[in-house]
Amino acid sequence: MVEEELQQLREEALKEIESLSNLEDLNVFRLKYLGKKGGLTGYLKKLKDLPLEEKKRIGSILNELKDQLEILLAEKEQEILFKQEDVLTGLDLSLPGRRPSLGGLHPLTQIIQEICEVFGRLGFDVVQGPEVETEYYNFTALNIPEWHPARDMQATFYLKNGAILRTHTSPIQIRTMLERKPPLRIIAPGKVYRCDDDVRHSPMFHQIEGLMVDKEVSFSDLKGVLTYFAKEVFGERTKVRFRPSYFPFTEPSVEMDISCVICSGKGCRVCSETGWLEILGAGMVHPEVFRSVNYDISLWQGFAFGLGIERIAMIKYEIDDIRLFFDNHLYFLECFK
Ligand code: FA5
Repeated sequence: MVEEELQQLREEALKEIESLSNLEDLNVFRLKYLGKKGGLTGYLKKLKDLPLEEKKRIGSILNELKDQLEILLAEKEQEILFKQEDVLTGLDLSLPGRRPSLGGLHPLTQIIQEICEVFGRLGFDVVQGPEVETEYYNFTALNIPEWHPARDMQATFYLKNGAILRTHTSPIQIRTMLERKPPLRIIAPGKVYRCDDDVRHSPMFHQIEGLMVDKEVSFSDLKGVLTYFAKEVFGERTKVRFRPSYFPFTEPSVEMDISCVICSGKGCRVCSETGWLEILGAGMVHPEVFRSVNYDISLWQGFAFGLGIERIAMIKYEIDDIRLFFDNHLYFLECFK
């Protein structure tokens, strides 16, 4: 009999609790069922008049019901409080959290790291040099004396007191050879500056210089190392070709082309229908350069190369305007994360 009443009380209470929507109603409910004069308390008071067995049985039902109502009330109270907070602050706490947006490496930094890793596997150390240079390291020591027309090949930014902004990373060859004894293998990434500005040329851009000096270094070593590099960076099927060229600091000098990554050598707009893309300048170190760093030319031979990072990145990612690398538009940079 009492059990049936309690079961009915439970059902009513659960239904009521479900429909509560504010703190006032919640308090009314609490008083109604759990307060001093509440429904459950009334039964608890009556317990003492019951025989022992029944007291135990009904007592345990009452305690269990009281615990259940208290838990449900606490949950309901939290729910109502959260909703109130949402209305006050305009927050919807049920929405999933916003993830902080993570940055990524700049595409040029990624290419520099990738190239450094490729040459690292061949035993090349990474070195650096200053961006503000003297004419001596940038030109003279590289076999480009003051009167030499080759100085005009690279439109130079002159600073006060005779300093310049380096026009290429080749002065790092000189600085390294003055610091270290041969044999050596280095690559040197860095910013360089030229008075140039169009869709393929930027006044500030990046180069990577490479230099290997040893007792028996031949033109085949140059070809082998640079072919390995091209296949690692542009893919195993990439073909390379070497064309004669001129740099004052190498003799003989070459330019290396790779088969066009867009049309695989068939000819397209990007490679001007030739099937080839030029990616770097290179050559055997000129004896005059070895003389300027006091390396014995009867003992030592070497090859050097220099490549433009933006050019490599433009080919690799099919980008036709160099300025995109420096505008720092997020939608552009996010493509390389
Ligand atoms: C040189 O700078 C030589 N120092 C390379 C070298 C090193 C040859 C060692 C032999 C031995 P060049 O002026 O061609 O060479 O420039 C190299 C590359 O830099 C070019 O192939 C091109 O990719 C890139 N480059 C040149 N000017 C610009 C510019 N204004 N903006 C972006 N890239 C440029």
